[in-house]
Amino acid sequence: MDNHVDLNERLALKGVSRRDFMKFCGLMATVLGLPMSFAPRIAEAMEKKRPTVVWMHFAECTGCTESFIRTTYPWAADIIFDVIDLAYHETIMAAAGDQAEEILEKTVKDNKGKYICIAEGAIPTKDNGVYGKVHGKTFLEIANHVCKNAAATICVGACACDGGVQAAKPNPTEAKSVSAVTGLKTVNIAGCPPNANNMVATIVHYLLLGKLPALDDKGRPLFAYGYLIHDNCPRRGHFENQEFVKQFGDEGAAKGWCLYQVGCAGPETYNNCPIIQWNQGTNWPIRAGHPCIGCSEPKFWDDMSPFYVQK
Ligand code: FSX
Ligand code: SF4
Ligand code: F3S
Repeated sequence: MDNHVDLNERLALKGVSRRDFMKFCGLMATVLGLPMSFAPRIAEAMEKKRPTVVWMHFAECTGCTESFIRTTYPWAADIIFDVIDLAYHETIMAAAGDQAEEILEKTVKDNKGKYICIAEGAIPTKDNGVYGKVHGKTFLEIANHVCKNAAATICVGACACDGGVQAAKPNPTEAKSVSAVTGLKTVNIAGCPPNANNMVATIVHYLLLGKLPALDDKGRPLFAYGYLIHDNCPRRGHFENQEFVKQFGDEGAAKGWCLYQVGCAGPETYNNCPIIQWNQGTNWPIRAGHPCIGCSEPKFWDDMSPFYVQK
């Protein structure tokens, strides 16, 4: 059976119709900043290739995985897990213990230099990395083995990208980013957590064009992090008119005024939240009345805090 029939059949079993799949491909074209006419080419690319992927958990809260697998429409996770060959993912795999470890080892050995590693979480480095272990090995050892033998490493979330909350002051475990520990140039899907559509679109880009997307100087894909929140914010007119929320629940808040004076980091934060939004495109922090806390900027826990005060 060719993969074309295969993918459609597998998706149908999950209740994803061809029409829904094409809708998903259209959404991916939008996220990637491509014309809608690319949707059929995206569909074709997804039907043909099945790259092997291992998804590693280091020091983190699993919010990135949750952000990814809890999408309900248009079934981003369902679709992508059928398009890639996900060999290892501790949260969702059936195998456990020695069996899981064997799968990981075999995948790395058999696909050396060819598989994609998705890394979630920071790497504690103090005392030779003893503060984070799986199956008797430190995250430090695992990252140096699994990430270094991959064709590419995609970091999902602030923790993997720059250390995240683990690396916030006083950083008791001396946690670092995957790139700092391994010396690799990683693709950084920043955010705490990142938007699932940005994670999926990075993989789709790889399938469509055979290469990873163009990155900014922080390793973030430009298609998602090439925009300043402040420049696309629907409250921007209120900023220009100096109409500010002074405290949560006040009259300005009821009128949807600008959140700058209650700590909004939108003027310093690059992300596409106002464009693609969250929760199936229904809402995002600022629209819901909460200031942006700068979660896609490196070291935001230290540099953007205290939150809720004017920067
Ligand atoms: Fe970090 Fe991911 Fe923040 Fe959590 O696992 S990016 S703590 S939301 O989710 O790594
Ligand atoms: Fe800028 Fe934030 Fe005000 Fe929006 S709410 S205009 S991002 S400061
Ligand atoms: Fe994060 Fe700000 Fe978007 S807090 S989710 S970058 S609005």
